[in-house]
Amino acid sequence: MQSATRERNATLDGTHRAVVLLLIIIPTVLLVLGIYNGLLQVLYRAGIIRSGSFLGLEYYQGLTLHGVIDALVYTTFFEVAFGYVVVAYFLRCTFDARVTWLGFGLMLGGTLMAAFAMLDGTASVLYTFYPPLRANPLFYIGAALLVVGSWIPFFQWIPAYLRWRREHPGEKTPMGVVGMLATFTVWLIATLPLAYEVIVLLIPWSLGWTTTVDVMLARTLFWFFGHPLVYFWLLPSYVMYYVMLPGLAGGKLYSDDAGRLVFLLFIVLSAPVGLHHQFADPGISSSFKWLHGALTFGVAIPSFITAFTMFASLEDAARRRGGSGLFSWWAKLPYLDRDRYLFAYLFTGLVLFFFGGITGIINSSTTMNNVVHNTAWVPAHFHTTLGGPAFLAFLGMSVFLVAQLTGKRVRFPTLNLWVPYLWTAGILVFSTGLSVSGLLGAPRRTNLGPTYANPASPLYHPSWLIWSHVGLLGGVIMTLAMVFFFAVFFATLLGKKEHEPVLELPTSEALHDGDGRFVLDFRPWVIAAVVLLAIAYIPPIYEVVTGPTQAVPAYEPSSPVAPQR
Ligand code: HAS
Repeated sequence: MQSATRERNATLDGTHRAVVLLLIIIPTVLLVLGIYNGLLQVLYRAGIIRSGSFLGLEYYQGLTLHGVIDALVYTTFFEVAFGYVVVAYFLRCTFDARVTWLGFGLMLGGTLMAAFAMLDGTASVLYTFYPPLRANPLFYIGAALLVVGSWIPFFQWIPAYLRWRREHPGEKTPMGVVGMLATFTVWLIATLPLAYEVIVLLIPWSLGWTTTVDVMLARTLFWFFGHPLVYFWLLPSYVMYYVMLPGLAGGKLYSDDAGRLVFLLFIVLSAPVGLHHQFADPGISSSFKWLHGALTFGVAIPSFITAFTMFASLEDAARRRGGSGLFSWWAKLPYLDRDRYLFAYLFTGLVLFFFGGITGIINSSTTMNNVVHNTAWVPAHFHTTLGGPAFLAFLGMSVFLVAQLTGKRVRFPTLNLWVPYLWTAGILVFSTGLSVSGLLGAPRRTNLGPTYANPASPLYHPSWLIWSHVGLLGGVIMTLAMVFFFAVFFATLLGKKEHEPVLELPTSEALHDGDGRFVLDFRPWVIAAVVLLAIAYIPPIYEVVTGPTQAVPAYEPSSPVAPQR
């Protein structure tokens, strides 16, 4: 286990410091646009905006910008940056700068291409880009370059890890490195079917080289990618929970082995569950949907282990700080310590994930999924997961790294401390509004403004409106939290340099530090993942390819129904 007393002043070399900063700053600038379009969504849903567009951005164009920037671009850039930091810090290694710049260049070039297509209004296909909605080829090519660019760092980290293993025989790999290697193993598994979908199906179709596209195959490949994607988002926050949170709270990690087991379980269980997004799709037998539904309960287990380990670690910290009693120890945690603002960002993420986890398990039951699928309930779920533990951890760590790597002081420290609490309050209100309206039948991805939220429309649905207004209140609070965040982030970035750049990651000791033999080696877990994937995906993909569904031409608003054959 990494020790709290290890020498901490290791720093990234100049190139990697610059790349890490760019990987954090560029998507944070884009996030301003992503968050603005999030605010517009709640204004449309509550009927405050009653048109099909606002200030030059069409409804679906704005929703695409919101989803792609917040969920795909911001996360991927941040995770590559965090991966470089964690691997370099704990393994004390550096990487070939030319290869690093190549990966960065591909990611940036791809993002700019996709951004151009979205802003141009020729790629309003949402972040799931389901055909037969068709985008400008630049969107798909840009997405492919972003993904390929993000693979390159992983192939730099693997040799560094193997070298470290050779030079440190018998030692446990630092937990953070296990976590980031697991994160990118999940990402590699996830992005292979996506690469097939984009390169073989969508790019030739968008270029006009093929006239039709197999919608069912594309959707199945997308969700083969889409569910491990959510653990790609989650796992860096788990790295922060296991490596940093217990120490920040003033205690120790309850079990080192539990953390390692959790990361390795995600490698096995993240992917063979994607059909739970397709319970309502035709062309796939219910037996495979049931199998994926059952495996989804399996992928919740590492998060249950995390819940237990985090409760135990926080209790240990609180009791060391003088806490006592069955519940009153909760009062002793450093919620309002400005110098430990990372604690606030991480703890509030856990609170939100409590609700995100419960709603996820509801979604994965085939019968209950019928009630919530494609309703406003689903965005409520993913704002308490992606917008909870993942996003909050990334925001907190961005401020932390920008301050350390530029040698600057965090500006507006009190505001910074309140950002996660305000964001959490906003998400709780927003998600309550969307969950209830979803249970009453309000659809997701629908412009309610001119229709269901408009008393002048024959579609007007008054019982949803009060809950859409609750969602609006939550959305406004979330936006306010982000305005505060941007103030802290950019003021810190543009502030005066006060010391030399450093890199000093908070690192917890373990309370129970077993020998963890079964969690020392990645290989058996990767093999188990491949076997399980083959069982879970080869039969349904065969069924989709040979089944009765047929390829269709692109959707056109003027001709929304595919021609009969
Ligand atoms: Fe999900 C849809 C099922 C986790 C993201 N999910 C989505 C979509 C997104 C998303 C983006 O089965 C929408 C996709 C789209 O556009 O269509 N999800 C699950 C399940 C889990 C889960 C079972 N999801 C996530 C995570 C995400 C994420 C993580 C992003 C980061 N999800 C579904 C299903 C659908 C779905 C269906 C399809 C719905 C449909 O019909 O379209 C599990 O991994 C959740 C396990 C989590 C737990 C919680 C453990 C709790 C912890 C906190 C402890 C707190 C402490 C602090 C210690 C078991 C670790 C103290 C707290 C206090 C409150 C005091």
